[in-house]
Amino acid sequence: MSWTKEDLQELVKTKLAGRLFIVVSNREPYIHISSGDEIQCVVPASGLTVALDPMMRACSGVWVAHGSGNADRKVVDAKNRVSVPPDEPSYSLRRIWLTKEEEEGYYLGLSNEALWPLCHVAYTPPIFDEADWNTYKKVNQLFADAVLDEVGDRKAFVFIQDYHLAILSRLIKAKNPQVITAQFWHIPWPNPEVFRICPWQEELLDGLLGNDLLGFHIGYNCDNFLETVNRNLESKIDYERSAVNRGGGITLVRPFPISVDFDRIARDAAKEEVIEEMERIRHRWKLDDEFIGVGVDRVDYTKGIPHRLMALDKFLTKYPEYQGRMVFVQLAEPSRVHIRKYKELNADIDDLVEEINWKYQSGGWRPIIYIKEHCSPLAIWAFHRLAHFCIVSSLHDGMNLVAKEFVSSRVDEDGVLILSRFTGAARELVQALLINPYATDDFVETIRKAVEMPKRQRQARMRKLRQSVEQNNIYQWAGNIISELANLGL
Ligand code: ADQ
Repeated sequence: MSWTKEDLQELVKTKLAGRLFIVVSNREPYIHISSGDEIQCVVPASGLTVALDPMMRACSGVWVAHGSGNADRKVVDAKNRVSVPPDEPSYSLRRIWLTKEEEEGYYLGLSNEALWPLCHVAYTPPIFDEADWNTYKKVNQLFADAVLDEVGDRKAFVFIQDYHLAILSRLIKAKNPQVITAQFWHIPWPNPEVFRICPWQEELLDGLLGNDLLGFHIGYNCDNFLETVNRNLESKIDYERSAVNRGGGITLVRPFPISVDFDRIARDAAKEEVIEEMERIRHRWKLDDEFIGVGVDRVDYTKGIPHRLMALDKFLTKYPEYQGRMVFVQLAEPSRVHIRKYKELNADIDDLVEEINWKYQSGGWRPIIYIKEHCSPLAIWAFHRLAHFCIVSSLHDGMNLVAKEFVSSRVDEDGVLILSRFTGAARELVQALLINPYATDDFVETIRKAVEMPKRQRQARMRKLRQSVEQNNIYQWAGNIISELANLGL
């Protein structure tokens, strides 16, 4: 039996025994944007939001996050709160306001130019700037103040998200040691050799050890974290329990592979609207090809988009019989566009798409359709369902929810998933065709295998993949974290 929203709700009620439940993240789950006289509410493309919104719908409580929309201030109350989701208000979103300088130093600088490349082995060097670090600490304090204000004198459980808020638990506990905190690190944790170049390693590690529970996607990341602590910090590590004792405070370190809301995606993907959208897309992009491939990513250098395009290029050269018969659609959401590395990546991808299309195009046919925009979930499910294969070719990825979304949306039990070995998802989705995105020749052969795979085999694999995601869904992820905390007897 797989976990449901109701199971999670029940668990929260019984195990958290009336504690206030607070989620904290940089990114907000709903953004209010002005368009003309109207205010629109948009759901941002972020694995994190996709994962946590269903959990918050189930648990109620408060979500504290940076208010980044240009109409965000217009819809909040005096305490900077707004009820969300708009169609079914079930929890409260408390917004934090940041100046442009704060956003640059904390978000673009320390979080995304230092910690993001530090934790992903994608060969992009981190940039460490002391001023960014100071801003990062200041902004973590702003989050701590808001959380403490929400908590007041209540008993609370605070669930912190990700690498933007590495020192938050320490700051909260400095003022209110009764608060129980758990943190989930959504990106990989590197080995100690990689982490040791960080100038603020001790402060970061100590900050994370303010938590009662610290979660990563896979056991390998937990091992790396424990080893990094072992080499850098005065502490006692209990490897059997996977726990760290730092000055008497215990932090449990555990793997919790994140997932998606399988049932909801499967239900939505089966809707008439998605079938109509598939027709509309076929018509709009003239997709009468025998083979359609799809990729869905934030434009990020960790996602291996150029590697996938280069493999497709080589595939069409090596197997020219597929020219005119195969189209690859890449949906891409621009992200972190103010950072130089991302600007360069965007330009590289534009050039590659142009070069490949120029090389092979004939008649009205072009091999790559590059759609650089935010797409609705409905459109993404439609593209997934139209595809014969989906490529996830990350160079390094904590989990990768696109792989799990593709599988969940394939209610027809068809389609092939080509998945990088360097994603957390590859540990669970073993019936995917696993690739090393750097090994282009093998990658090419895998694309061939995907397009030539007999239907029975495709279906057998997809059924198993679907069972795996259905079993290990987002409610189970949240339930396991809450159960673990409850087991601590807190
Ligand atoms: P991300 O790196 O953001 O998350 P990922 O897990 O790949 O990544 O999820 C991306 C999400 O954005 C998916 O839900 C996808 O559908 C959506 N998306 C992508 N392109 C889009 C587009 N053009 N329009 C609309 N939506 C789009 C981080 C880690 C991951 C980890 C998650 C959750 O880097 O490894 O899986 O957190 O922990």
